[in-house]
Amino acid sequence: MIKYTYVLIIAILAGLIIAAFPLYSSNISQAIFPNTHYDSYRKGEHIKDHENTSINSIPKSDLNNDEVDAILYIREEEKLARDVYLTLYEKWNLPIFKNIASSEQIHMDAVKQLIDRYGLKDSVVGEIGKFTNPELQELYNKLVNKGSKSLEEALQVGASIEEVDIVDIKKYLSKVDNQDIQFIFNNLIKGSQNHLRSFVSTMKKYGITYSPQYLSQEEFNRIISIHIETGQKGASHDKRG
Ligand SMILES: [Mn+2]
Repeated sequence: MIKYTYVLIIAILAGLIIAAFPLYSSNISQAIFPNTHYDSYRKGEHIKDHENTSINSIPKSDLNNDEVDAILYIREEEKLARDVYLTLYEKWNLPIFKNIASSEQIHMDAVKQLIDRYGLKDSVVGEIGKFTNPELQELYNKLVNKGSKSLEEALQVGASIEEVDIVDIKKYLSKVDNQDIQFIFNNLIKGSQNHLRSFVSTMKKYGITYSPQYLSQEEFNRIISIHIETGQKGASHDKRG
């Protein structure tokens, strides 16, 4: 009889543990990443954000020098974001860095389409943390240095990279008239705005209030107040779907 009671208790306990585990683990990720990029990443939404980045249906047109500069610079700037996040992920092991790094890879690939389409020489080298543009090399070194001091500084570095991306892409967009470049760059801005919100909401959870470093307070507030943005799907004139 005692033996039966033991078996019964063990069975009940085992059942409770098994039943509670998925709840427990999902609560942990919720607690660590509430409403952040991580959740959308898990649901595959961050792939959806970017799945319609094909420029095949947009006609090519002549490239001017500003447009060449824009493509080569932004391609490497997306690499800077990716490489800083990969490096800070190694340092702090916080998934937001890994998840956003994978999104930056998608941004790099999107710009690579333009490089291939116009037969440009790629500005990107394979090695992580190495850059062709000396200004981006210096910026990378500075940001990794800062972000390695504390997790708080690492998250601030993340938010400031996204701010700089938004400012730079908009600056280049003003000199661009090719529709394919405009299409890619506008999607990159949406991605950066999503990332900025993720970093800011993660900092908030740690009790850090982030103030914009490069964007105006008004523009920053506008970005923070909007919900997740998906990539523009207007590239296709094909309505078969
Ligand atoms: Mn990006």
